[in-house]
Amino acid sequence: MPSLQKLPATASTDKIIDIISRDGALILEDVLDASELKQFRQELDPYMEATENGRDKFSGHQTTRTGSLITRSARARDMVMNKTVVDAANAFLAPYCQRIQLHLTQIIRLKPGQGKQMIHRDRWAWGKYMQDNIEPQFNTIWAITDFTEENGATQVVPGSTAWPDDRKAKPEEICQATMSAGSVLLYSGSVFHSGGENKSSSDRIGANLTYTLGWLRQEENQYLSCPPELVREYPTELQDMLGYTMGQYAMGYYTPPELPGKQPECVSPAFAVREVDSAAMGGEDLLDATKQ
Ligand SMILES: O=C(O)CCC(=O)C(=O)O
Ligand SMILES: [Fe+2]
Repeated sequence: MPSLQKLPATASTDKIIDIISRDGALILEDVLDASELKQFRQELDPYMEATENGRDKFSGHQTTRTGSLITRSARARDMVMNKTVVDAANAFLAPYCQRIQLHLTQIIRLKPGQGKQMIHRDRWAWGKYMQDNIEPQFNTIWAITDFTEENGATQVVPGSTAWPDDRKAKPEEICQATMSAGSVLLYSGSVFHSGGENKSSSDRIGANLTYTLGWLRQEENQYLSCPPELVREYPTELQDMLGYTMGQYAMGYYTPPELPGKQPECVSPAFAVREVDSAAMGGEDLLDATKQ
């Protein structure tokens, strides 16, 4: 049976990229400690408990999906900016963009009785428009409870990133991302995977935090989930990760809709959340994109 490689929380970017490039996924062990897990639960359980089950088979009729984790949880903000993860996401996506951004934040709770999800690639979110030679996504699922075979640990098909879209995984090609609470599954947007079946009597809870290219549309709309008035107090790096910066030269600017002369025209979205040195859109260094 295939299995996923496990690395320590401090693994080097090179090692992570080597394994993800080959297998499409790996597990980082023990990234969160017990008190950090507790904080996550305290901040987010009220939202999770109030979330209704999914309304279709893919979302899961016995599954809850709870978003906007950035504005709802200081612990989630910290997890999104975890250095090992962000360094790996940057390295993995660097060939396809000048800047990465947050794609979605979602607690996925599989309740007892939830069946297996359809095996899929997350890159299918962009449909047939996503070119094969682009790797658009770097993903994480943080185990908030233990992930076991019995409770529906994520199913992964190691080595499937270059398969044709219509190839069906055989049972012996599929493994499960079993890991203890606090560990993190890292996986490419191109690897075949799915939620497992929860045959246990308790919830399987994971936090899906994913990253994409700075010039693509985000799956969870971060400007609406995290409006400027809430984002102003966050560190600059997190503001940038949410998309409050230019995605490329000219990508993402806006014009504050104030009275004539009150505001500059054509500013970076950073202008909405912090003092920026110049009202200009962004550095001309970003224009290098036109030469690529
Ligand atoms: O819950 C899981 O383990 C994976 C879910 C998933 O892959 C998805 O909803 O796209
Ligand atoms: Fe998925």
